[in-house]
Amino acid sequence: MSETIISADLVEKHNAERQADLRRDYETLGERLDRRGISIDDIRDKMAAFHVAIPSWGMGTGGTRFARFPGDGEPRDIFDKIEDCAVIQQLTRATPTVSLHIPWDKADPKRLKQAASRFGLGFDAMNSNTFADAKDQALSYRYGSLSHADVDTRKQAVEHNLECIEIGRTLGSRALTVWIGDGSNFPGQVNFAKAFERYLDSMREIYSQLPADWRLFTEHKMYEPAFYSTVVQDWGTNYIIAQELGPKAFCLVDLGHHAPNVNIEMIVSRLIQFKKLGGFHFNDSKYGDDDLDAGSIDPYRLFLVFNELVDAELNKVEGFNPAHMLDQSHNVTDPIESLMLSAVEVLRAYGAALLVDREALAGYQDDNDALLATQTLKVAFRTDIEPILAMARLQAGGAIDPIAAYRASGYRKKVAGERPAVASGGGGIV
Ligand SMILES: [Mn+2]
Repeated sequence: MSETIISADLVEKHNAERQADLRRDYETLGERLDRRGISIDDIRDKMAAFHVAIPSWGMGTGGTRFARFPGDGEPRDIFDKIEDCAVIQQLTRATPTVSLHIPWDKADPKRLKQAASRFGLGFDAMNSNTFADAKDQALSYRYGSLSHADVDTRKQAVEHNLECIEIGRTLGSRALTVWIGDGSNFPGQVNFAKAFERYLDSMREIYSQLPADWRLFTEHKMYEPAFYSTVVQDWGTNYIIAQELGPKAFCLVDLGHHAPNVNIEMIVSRLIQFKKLGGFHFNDSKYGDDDLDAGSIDPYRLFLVFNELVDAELNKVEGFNPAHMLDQSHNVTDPIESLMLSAVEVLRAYGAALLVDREALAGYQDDNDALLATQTLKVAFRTDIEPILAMARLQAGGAIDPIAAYRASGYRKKVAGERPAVASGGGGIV
């Protein structure tokens, strides 16, 4: 039995007060779905099996280019972060794994593994960091890392990635995610082709050391921190990388890393079709890489992404196994609350996409009935599946209303007394 941080009695009392209403709501929704030929229990079971990883770097309060306003009781190190992750998992039952960022989370891997398994948590993809200089680092990444003009700097960046793999092996991780900040701020500063060739050479070295059962995820991003050109700027370049490296290399789609209004669901479809979709960093954005809470700005877009994923799942596309991770920065909310709600929002998009009448949709598409085709998606999106989300949580031992249970627990106040404020909890934007 794994330990729980929030008292089990508190969660039980919380659920007891809400259970009768939930059962009625679930039954009513079940009848409505039944009329559409959908079994509510089947949807609930699929949703219960869906998980999304928590980013360790999202546990501290984030910041902007201007300032960071630390929150109360912020985690001081990775061990505090693991405890906060355990709270999220205990109440939502949707987040059994943690994604680590090295060197921010560097610690004895055996101790890390012990700390996580105490709460029944595992580790998701490892994330390397060559977009900032680590303390006491020999060579700077100011002018790039894996694509740097200097061979020794590239070598240092490759070795850092290999170290991340090594740590991950002890932890039971099975993937490495690489995002670099390499690029340029001025036209002419960098030779595009040479920089990309150097990047590919570095990645080939990392790929050659990847364990047989691991996957390598590369993340594209249009701009920032480089503001004129970025070495891995879009999904096209990302697809080329995955093709060049080999069968264990896949593209990772961070929803915030595209130009505004880009049709991300279509990029997702293309990557699925050509078997190079590795996974996601879920978040939301209004203007740029805002790293806002998943589904907070455009929940319909999140649904449309999941519409493609469910389509692939139902069509049993060979090798389709995307990794789901949150990647957010929380500047004005309690990170635990934001991450709980975001995990639920991702799950909601998945559940709603499961409700799409795909046979009817295919028929409308064949008949060029644009209006009813799009309405078919809307019917699924508009269905309030809150009772299914809550029921799946309840049956897995979570809380019917995770935010209410968390606030009632007084957890943040308690840790605020134990954790003095620190300058930086490693909250960042990636
Ligand atoms: Mn990301």
